[in-house]
Amino acid sequence: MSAHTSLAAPTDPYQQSVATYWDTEKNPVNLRLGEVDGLYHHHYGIGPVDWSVLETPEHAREKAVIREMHRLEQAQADTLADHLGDIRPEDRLLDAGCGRGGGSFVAHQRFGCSVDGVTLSEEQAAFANGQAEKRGVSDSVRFHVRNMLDTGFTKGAFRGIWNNESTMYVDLGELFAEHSRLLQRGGRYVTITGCYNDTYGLPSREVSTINAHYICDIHSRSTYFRQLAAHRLVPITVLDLTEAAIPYWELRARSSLATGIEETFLAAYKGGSFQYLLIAADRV
Ligand code: GPP
Ligand code: MG
Repeated sequence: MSAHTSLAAPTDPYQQSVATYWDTEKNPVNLRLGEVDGLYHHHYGIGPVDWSVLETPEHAREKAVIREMHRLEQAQADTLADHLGDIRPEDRLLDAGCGRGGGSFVAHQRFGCSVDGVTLSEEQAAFANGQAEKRGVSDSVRFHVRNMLDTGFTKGAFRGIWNNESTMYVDLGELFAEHSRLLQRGGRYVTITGCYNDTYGLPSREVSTINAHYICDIHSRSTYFRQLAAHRLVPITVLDLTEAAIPYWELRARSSLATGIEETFLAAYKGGSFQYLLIAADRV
């Protein structure tokens, strides 16, 4: 099958609307950060900000802020890869909801293995395959227009699978059933995600605003653990990255690339209704 194979994606009007969003998305906060080194991420950043970038002379300040935001997003991608476990060059990895491919290239660089990325968006898959050509890795890093709930890949084909901020577009029971099918026994699943906090209650106004902004459906923290347990996925690491996520949003709110959702994320995190988690689990 070619790298552009369309298989069961999208399957309903909701998924079509998500595909359209990502087919037409051209936010400078994603494209200008990606231009820094060709790794285009569709997730947020973590870690302390070097606030001295705001003191950069004016002609160079925007560029310095972009580099700093990209550094924080790269740190997030590296943290996810840190939890994939012992991946060998002969192993195969799946990037579920791969966007423009940044995380797949990070994993390939680190482990030297082949990586498949799936997205509902034809534009994202074509962009990411173009990046793979440019980087000379198109034999090992391939992007497909496929539905992560029904990928068509062979049972047990993967040593590792991750979702980097993409689980909020799908039903977790259906997603983990497919991941469980695709992972080898002993294989590793990792997600970094925003979830709503069960101790707060149901979704806050801020969580609902984030859902409306991206056309997604943020799940509760408890839903993750219930659905992992129901699908032979046993958590080995859980990191609460909420505090580590805040500086990125504070810098982004002060940058020329702000999209308007920054204050909502800050209020959601600081108000305790929303959490940014890394969960790693073993397939048993
Ligand atoms: C960011 O992608 C992630 C999502 C759209 C999923 C929602 C994530 C949550 C944690 C709720 P992006 O990098 O394309 O977004 P932006 O354009 O805002 O930078
Ligand atoms: Mg972004």
